[in-house]
Amino acid sequence: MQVASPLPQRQPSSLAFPKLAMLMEERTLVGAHVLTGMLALLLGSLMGPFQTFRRSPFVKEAFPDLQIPFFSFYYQALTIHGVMNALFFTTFFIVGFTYFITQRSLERPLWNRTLAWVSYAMMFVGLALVLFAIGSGQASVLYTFYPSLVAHPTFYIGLVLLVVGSWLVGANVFMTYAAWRKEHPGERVPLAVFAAIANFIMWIVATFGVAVEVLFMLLPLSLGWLKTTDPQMGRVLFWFFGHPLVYFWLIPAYISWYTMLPKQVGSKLFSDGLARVAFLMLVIFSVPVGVHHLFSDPGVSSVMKGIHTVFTFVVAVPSFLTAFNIGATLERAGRQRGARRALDWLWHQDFGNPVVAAQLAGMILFIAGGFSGIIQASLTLNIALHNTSWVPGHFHMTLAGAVTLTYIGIAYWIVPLIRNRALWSKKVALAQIYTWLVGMLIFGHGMGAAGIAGVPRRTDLSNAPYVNPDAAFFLNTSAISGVILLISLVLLLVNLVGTLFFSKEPVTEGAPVDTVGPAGSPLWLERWGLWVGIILVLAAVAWLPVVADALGTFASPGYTPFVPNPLK
Ligand code: HEM
Ligand SMILES: [Cu+2]
Repeated sequence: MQVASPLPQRQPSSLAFPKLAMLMEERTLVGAHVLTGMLALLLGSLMGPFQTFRRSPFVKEAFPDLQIPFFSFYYQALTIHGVMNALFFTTFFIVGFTYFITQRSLERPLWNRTLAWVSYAMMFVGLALVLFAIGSGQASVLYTFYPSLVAHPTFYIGLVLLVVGSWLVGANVFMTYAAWRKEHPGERVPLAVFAAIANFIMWIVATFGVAVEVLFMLLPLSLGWLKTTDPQMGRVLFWFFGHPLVYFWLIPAYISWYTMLPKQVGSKLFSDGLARVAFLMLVIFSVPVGVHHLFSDPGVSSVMKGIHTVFTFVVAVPSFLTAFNIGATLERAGRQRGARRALDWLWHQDFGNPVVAAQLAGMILFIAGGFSGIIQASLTLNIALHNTSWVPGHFHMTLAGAVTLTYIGIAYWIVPLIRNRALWSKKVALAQIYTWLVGMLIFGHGMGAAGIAGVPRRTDLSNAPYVNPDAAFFLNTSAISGVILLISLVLLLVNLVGTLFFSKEPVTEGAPVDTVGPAGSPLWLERWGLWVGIILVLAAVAWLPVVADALGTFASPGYTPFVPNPLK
């Protein structure tokens, strides 16, 4: 255990940030990322309710000709939904949020602002290319773009731009931290930045897999340079990236829960050190677990499936640490609000404050989503649930629930700061949050129960000749949740437009950001070289055998969806 050394004299900050507003340069950069992310969310999510309608036996009977607006094909709409929500909304929002906390917590501008705009431009062009490819019907390959499906080259080029742009973001954040560290030897970096750095380290390691897949397999296939592809290898490389991807989404939500929520509820984080350990565990153990997405794949050995199962349960531990740490923090807040008996603090929370309510609602969904995740992480249960609607049931409570609601909660304070106007309507925000919570609970339950009854995911059930009658009720409740969620989306849009264009009130709440880390927190946790080394070793041990097994097993021609002939 390292003894905390006395802090050196703190350097005066190189940049003075106004508490209730943003500097112009912050406003444009953070604003561009956050608002592009929110637009992607609104566009992608708009498809969701119509997917639930297309999958409901009741709606099929009542409105046999119902179509998804603007899209001619279920898989085209589902690709927009998955790609916009899971890849573009998340990445843009995370980058904007990361820039904000890095600059604010370290009280200095980014290392290189031009680079930040270059990476934004790359990601934005990526977004436009991908939208073009899907919108023109040439990339209905879903957000996992598994070979042997082949999309138009612009789809893959767009993805490459998104990923390479995000690497530049990571470099910019690391360099900003390095410059700060040089001027602040011996000081603990604030927890939010600690977690953001850990997140981008993991992201850069993880995206290596998908970069290899896109650059060496899919893009050349789509350009006609390669004649065949290997579907198993594609899935292996995708899921090397795919599981850490979910932690890339979750960590910013945890940053909000750990470092902002305590301030927003007038409490103090129970343990900063425990939080740092949880973040490190998340980034270390998220790479060697991706095979849990390949449990039903024939090309992966059962030994590797077993090893990844064990690590999957290990990576659940930091989420339990989080539940404990945040729970204790919220208990403090509840007691301050007058809670007396053992569990009273649970309802003595600030449910009327949208910023807090969004996060609490996200946590409620995360409890259900987390447990459904542990269930499907077991090899035997996974085989029963794989490719059923149980799986989207699970990740709409985690990704579309906990993560998205927390990001929306962040948007409810960060968009006002960007615009320098108060949130347009707190009431509308509360209505949006609670409709989202109720909608996602009904959706998650309906999709989960239908999945247990064997209903497949990724299927336009309105075209299916047979649907298990036991599942009809749950598919119909999912459609009801689709209506509730559509209302919630409209409320979100109204409030964002209202805040940007019609709000007249001044901002009253500052950014909930810490500029110092607690002196007692162990400094060795910031040995980034060590963590990178461990991540790389674990990644090699967990994945090289899987890659070796997959090498040279298949050679399939590429297929474009709706053209059931080999490409060449
Ligand atoms: C707003 C309400 C939403 C509704 C009603 C909804 C509905 C659905 C439905 C029914 C599916 C499954 C379709 C199928 O398997 O055939 C689905 C898939 C999916 N959703 Fe949502 N969703 C919503 C919001 C979101 C959000 C906010 C996110 C992420 C931020 C998200 C991410 C995804 C992803 C990644 C898939 C998987 C797509 C695939 O299988 O390729 N959804 N959604
Ligand atoms: Cu996973």
